[in-house]
Amino acid sequence: NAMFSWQRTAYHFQPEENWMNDPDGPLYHKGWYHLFYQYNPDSAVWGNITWGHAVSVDLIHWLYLPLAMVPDKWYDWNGVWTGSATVLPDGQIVMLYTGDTDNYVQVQNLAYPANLSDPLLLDWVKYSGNPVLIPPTGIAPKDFRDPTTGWLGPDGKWRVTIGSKVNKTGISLVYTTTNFTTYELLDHVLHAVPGTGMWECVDFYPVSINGTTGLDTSANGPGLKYVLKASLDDTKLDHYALGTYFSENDTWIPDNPAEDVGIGLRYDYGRYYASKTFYDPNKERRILWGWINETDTETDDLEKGWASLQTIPRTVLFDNKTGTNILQWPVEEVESLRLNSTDFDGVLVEPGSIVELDIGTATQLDIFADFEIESLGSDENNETDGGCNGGAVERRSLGPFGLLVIADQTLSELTPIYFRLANSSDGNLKTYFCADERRSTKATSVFNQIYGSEVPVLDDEKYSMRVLVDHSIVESFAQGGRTVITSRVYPTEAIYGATRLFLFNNATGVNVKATLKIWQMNSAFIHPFPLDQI
Ligand code: DQQ
Repeated sequence: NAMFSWQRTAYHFQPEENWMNDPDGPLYHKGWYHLFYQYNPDSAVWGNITWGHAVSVDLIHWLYLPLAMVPDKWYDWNGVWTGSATVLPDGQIVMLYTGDTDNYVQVQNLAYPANLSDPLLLDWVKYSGNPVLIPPTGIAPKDFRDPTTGWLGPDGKWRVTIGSKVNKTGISLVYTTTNFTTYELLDHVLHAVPGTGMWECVDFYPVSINGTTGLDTSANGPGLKYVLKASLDDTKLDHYALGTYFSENDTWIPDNPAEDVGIGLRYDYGRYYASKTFYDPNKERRILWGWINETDTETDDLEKGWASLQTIPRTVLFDNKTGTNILQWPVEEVESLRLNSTDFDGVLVEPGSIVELDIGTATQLDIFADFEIESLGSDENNETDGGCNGGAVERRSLGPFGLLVIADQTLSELTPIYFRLANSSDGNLKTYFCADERRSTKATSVFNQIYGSEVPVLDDEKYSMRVLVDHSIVESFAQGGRTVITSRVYPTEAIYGATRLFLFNNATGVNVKATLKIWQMNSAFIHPFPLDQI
């Protein structure tokens, strides 16, 4: 379908056609990264949910495989919903997923590869004793879904946590098991947060406080913190918090109660949901996948014949400089797509000005930009701290300044990715990292908004961002990945060779000096696996 064909991305994972949502059961097996995903094989809107399947050797180039699981049993008749993989110490792979039954009850099912020696894991067997878990007493039949990867406790039993809610309190139930077929529900939850509603796609994993590698989900001992993430059904936002896990009683306590799950930090302040991590033993790292959902209409999606993408996979580490957040960073393999680069050194951007970065076509880019500000001393009025709310056009003393991506020459379409500094009530400077999508398209049926949040900037640091541009996706990382924003935009003019890149400074009281390195990016190879040739 040629309709909106310029909105297809060149190096983000998306199916050839139709609807995709959550990433499922990511794992590494015999040299291949496996990605499964919620997929409607028949239409570009949600429904008839199966598990699509693709493999990659580098997390960037992908080969589509046949559907891994389809709704063909009473216990998943209305959908093979989200699930997670657990790789056991002996190499066995356990897949737990939610089935929406013929009666619309959410149950947990077990599946496993028919043939572990197949690197492609083409065939999946659903366990004959399914379902292995039904909603426990006190849990509504439609509030019980998305089992996590298992982790091994000190007693030699595996734990799995499953999101739910009781009234408006989001909770994470914990089950123990030795065989993944029979389970015991613990009498207390891993964690509960009032007011947060249904927790979907819970994720729970350790991060190393001082290490530079990721950790297996079952790692334990000193020097660890644990990330608890919930995808909040009420708001469709992924929230996380860092905390301490007490394995003796399977509870988790947030480091900062004011930033508890569902209250404080988010993985991504843009268009992003239903994320999931896995441990990559190949490169000793924890990798995060996330679903980029659409902001156009279902009618548009049906017309264009597809909907949704996955982010570039990101490594996750604890930020031991701030101690308060994780760091997300695109996997290093994305750098293999880099072509020629252009450097700009100390480009002066005066208040109220726009400077074009002459790199030619700007549809597929990897941009590193550092900004330094120099006070003009003339304007001390920084007024109130409105965060990102004013967008890229509301001028204050110390911002906004940054990049205009996916822009056309006349600036009839543009997406500003920028910093905005503000004096906070305690007298310190606060920095916000924002994306303003309100002028990203001339299309009127699209929902565009301003995204963003605060980002910690330490004393000796410049304001720095990395931005991956890919036709209709912009993934923006501030200060090494402390704050991340994914934008889904729908340009109609800023497409293909007409796309340009600019710097802007809408601050009134500072000059900005920008130093950049910008790579043109190659397209990734994302095609069906030539199974008939093997
Ligand atoms: N998507 C799945 C559910 C999950 C939701 C169904 C989150 O398992 O809770 O497609 O996007």
